[in-house]
Amino acid sequence: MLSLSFSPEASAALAAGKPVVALESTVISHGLPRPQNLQLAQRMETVVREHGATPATIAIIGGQVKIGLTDDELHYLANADGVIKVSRRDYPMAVAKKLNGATTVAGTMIAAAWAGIKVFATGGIGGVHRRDRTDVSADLPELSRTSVAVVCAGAKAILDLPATLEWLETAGVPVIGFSADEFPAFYSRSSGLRLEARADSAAEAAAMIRAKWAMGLEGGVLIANPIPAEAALPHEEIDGAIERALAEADAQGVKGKAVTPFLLSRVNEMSGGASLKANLALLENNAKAAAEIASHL
Ligand code: PSU
Ligand code: MN
Repeated sequence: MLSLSFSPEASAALAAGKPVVALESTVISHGLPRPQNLQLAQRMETVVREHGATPATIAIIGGQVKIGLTDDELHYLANADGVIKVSRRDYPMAVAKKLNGATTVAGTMIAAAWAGIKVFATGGIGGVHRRDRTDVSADLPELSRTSVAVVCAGAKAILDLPATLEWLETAGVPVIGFSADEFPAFYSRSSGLRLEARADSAAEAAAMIRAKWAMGLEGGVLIANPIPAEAALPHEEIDGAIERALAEADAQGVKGKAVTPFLLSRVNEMSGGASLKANLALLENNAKAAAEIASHL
């Protein structure tokens, strides 16, 4: 039997039917350097609370699936070595071997659904990779099957965005621009890729999410929330770094689930921290939008 371990805060909010926002942990363990990873994780929780919802950061500690982490657990996760990255396929190993695991977007959606949490805030989802189009993140099929709304700033800039959007269309995942007509490009507000659906408020986004599930259409909804203008980076500034990071990954034979953490850390290094700053800003912005949407659901 699956047993979930709830933080006191998440448990109380869920029991009372209050809005709860799930937060992922791969960004903490594999997406950001220390000590910004812990600061960011705490900041996202604070932003969720400031906007009227309860945060539940999801991770696996000693094989236990945690719905909400205490401050000690958050510290531990942010600084522990050997935390594995957990997507759908990795749960059995993490749980049976009692490992520590950081959940990806897919992994977090799965646990959020188990816990009855409907809204989840992240930075960028995984998708179809640029060089190797057979490298498709498990985040995409998860969005097609698991009924959780995911607030993101688009797919990671290191990905093939048109191919990622095509994949989502085929899989029937609504992609809703949050006060936006285009699919955002993570570090930048626009990608040139137009979206069909737009919501201009949290209430409007919540209405579309509710409509989907009320019709019995299972699966996720992607809320695409562009990075705040003051934090956005121009394409030219970041694209060179991304191209160089991709070439390095190829040259070093980086494969499988190591690809994304490798690219993110190289882009952070090459941009001299500019991409890290943008990443933190968009994550906070998504935590706020998710809290507002959760309050309307
Ligand atoms: N985007 C970021 N930072 C991250 C990730 C995405 O800016 O750390 C993580 C998310 O957890 C996402 C995962 O689910 O990378 C995708 O990894 P992969 O491409 O191996 O599926
Ligand atoms: Mn991959």
